[in-house]
This record gives sequence, C-alpha cells and structure tokens, in this order.
Amino acid sequence: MDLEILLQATKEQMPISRWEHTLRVRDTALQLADRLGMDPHPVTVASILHDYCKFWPDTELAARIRQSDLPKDLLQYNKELWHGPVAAIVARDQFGITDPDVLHAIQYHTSGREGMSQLEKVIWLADYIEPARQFPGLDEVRLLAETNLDQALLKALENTIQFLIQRKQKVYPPTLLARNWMLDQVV
Ligand code: DGI
Ligand code: FE
Ligand code: FE
Ligand code: FE
Repeated sequence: MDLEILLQATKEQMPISRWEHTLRVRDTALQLADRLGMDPHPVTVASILHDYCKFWPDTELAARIRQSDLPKDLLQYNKELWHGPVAAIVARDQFGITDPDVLHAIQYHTSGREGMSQLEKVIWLADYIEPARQFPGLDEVRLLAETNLDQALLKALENTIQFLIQRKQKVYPPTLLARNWMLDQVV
C-alpha cells in the first residue's frame, strides 16, 4: 500500500482541522506501538484511514451501511458510530486493504468491542488521547497510557460511557461489552 496515495486521498475527504487530527492520531499511535514493539505499518494505515468518512453526509453513511455487510443495528444508535465502519468498507473496497486487523481497527475505532486486538486498542486509545483532545479525565488516561495500555483503555471507555449517560444518549452495546471485557483484562 502506497502511503502517499492514502495520505492524499484522506486529506481530500476532510477539513484541515480533521486532517491535522488524523496526523496526530497517527503519531500518537506510532509512539504507543513503538513502546509495545508492534509493526508500525498497520498502525500507520489504520490511523490514516480511521476518520476517512467523518465528513460524509449521514444519508451516504446510512446508505453504505444498508448496502454492505455491516451490522444494521448501527442505524439505531448514534450517528457518530457510523463513520468508522463505513471507512473500513472503503479501505477494503477502494484501497484494497485486506489485513483484517487493520480493517477491524478502523471499523471499531469509535465503539470498541469485546476482544479488541492490540492494534485495535492502540488506534482507539490514540484517537482518545492525541495531544489536541480535551475530555474530562484525560490527564489520567494519558498518564496511564504511558505505562499500561489496558488500564488506559478501560478508563477511557468508562469516561466515554459516563459522558454518554450524562447526556442521556444511548450506549452502543459493543462499547459496554468492551468495558466489561477490559475490566477482566487489566492487571
Ligand atoms: O471521530 P473522532 O471525533 O475522532 O472520535 P470517535 O470516532 O471516537 O467518536 C467519538 C464520539 O462518538 C464520542 O464523542 C462519543 C460518541 N459516541 C456516541 N455513541 C457512542 C459513542 N462512542 C462510543 N464509544 N460508544 C457509543 O455508543
Ligand atoms: Fe500496505
Ligand atoms: Fe472517528
Ligand atoms: Fe478520530
């Protein structure tokens, strides 16, 4: 996969602020991956593409979900959950990416899921802690991320679930399953 083509195509899909977020997620994910001794290539590809569809119209995202093999229950939950799964379809069908781990990291980068791989965890967390983010409780998650990926992810999932509940929003069940699963993973 030619990274220059991916970078250029992705940049064209979004405003500059989101493009800069994409590059910060890539750099943050590569730092985590380096510490964990992971192959940087899949980390790079997944980070670049994770928000590819963030600025696509909701109608287009919904249509792609209906046409594809993606879970249809997404349509009953927050629209914020749609861009990752659709980006994974684009990565596969338009960019010919076949590595299931990369496709899953893109697909589940918002929801998380039970049984997340190390790559899925790194992308999820990098998206949450990249330097320009400002969530309540983020300092604690950033600190945990320096020493324990699983503890950081657990805390970040809990913060996200609390944020959604405070706002009287639905929580997509895979997010709850991810949090329950992480609770058993942490040491
Ligand atoms: O696309 P980004 O802004 O970089 O980040 P993202 O794809 O992780 O989207 C995060 C937003 O999605 C976050 O503000 C919370 C919202 N959201 C809505 N419903 C859910 C959800 N996040 C999770 N994890 N689970 C949900 O059910
Ligand atoms: Fe490649
Ligand atoms: Fe996203
Ligand atoms: Fe993102």
